[in-house]
Amino acid sequence: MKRDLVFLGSLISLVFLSLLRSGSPQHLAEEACSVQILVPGLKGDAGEKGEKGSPGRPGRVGPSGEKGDMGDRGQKGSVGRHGKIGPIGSKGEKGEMGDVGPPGPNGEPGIPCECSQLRKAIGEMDNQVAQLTTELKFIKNALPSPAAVAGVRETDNKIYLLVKEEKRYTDAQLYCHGRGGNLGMPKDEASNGLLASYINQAGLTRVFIGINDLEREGTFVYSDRSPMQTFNKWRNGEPNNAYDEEDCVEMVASGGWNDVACHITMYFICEFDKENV
Ligand code: MMA
Ligand code: CA
Repeated sequence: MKRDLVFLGSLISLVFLSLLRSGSPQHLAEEACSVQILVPGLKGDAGEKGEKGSPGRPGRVGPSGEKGDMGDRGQKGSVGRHGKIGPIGSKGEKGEMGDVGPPGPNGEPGIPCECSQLRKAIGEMDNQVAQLTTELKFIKNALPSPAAVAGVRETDNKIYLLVKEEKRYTDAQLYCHGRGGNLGMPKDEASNGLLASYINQAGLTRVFIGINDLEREGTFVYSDRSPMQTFNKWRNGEPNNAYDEEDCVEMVASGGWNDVACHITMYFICEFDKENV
């Protein structure tokens, strides 16, 4: 480094000398000033000795020493806690019988006996059960095959029965009537909705319901001859008496009503009053 500086110094001196010989006097003065600032002076004498420094930081912790000799034996400890309860022992032998105890207090007086009346009532009920059993057996045999009936639906006062036998309207009505009922007659939103879901759950798209205008064209009545009230579920554009021959009514899967010809055949729903069943 020092050698480099000396070399740089001699180089600059050479340039300075060559400028001295060739340049104009004014130009020469400017060049000499700016170049001389960059040249280092000679090394000075050694300074006086400094004061003593402050103490250094403490050194690092040394490695642990060797293990010492064993100490003297300690004092005896106090008594420990109770141990856990042991397993149950085996059963002992049976002891001898004790002495007879004193007699107990008297019982409460009994209620007067009505045995003859009770026996009679029970006998009558027995007869009723026997009769009902016979009737139920008969009804079960008389019912259409299980495939033809898709269960039943109930409201508080009605039972609905979907009959999977294709019949014309009048035959369907006869079928229901012969069993003490009628074709289904939805007279409010709730019963209409129930019949619609019944149809859908059975996978059907249409069934006959108990509504017709057979007696007077354009005047629809329920199959129990009761008049239509304000409630109805006619589909848009229905009833239209298409081909001038639609006097009976089907319910479609949406729950909507459509007048159709009475002579076509389809499945149907019967309804029964619970009080008549
Ligand atoms: C149409 C429509 C009904 C009518 C049936 C008869 C599919 O619906 O005109 O009103 O009852 O046809 O098939
Ligand atoms: Ca129609």
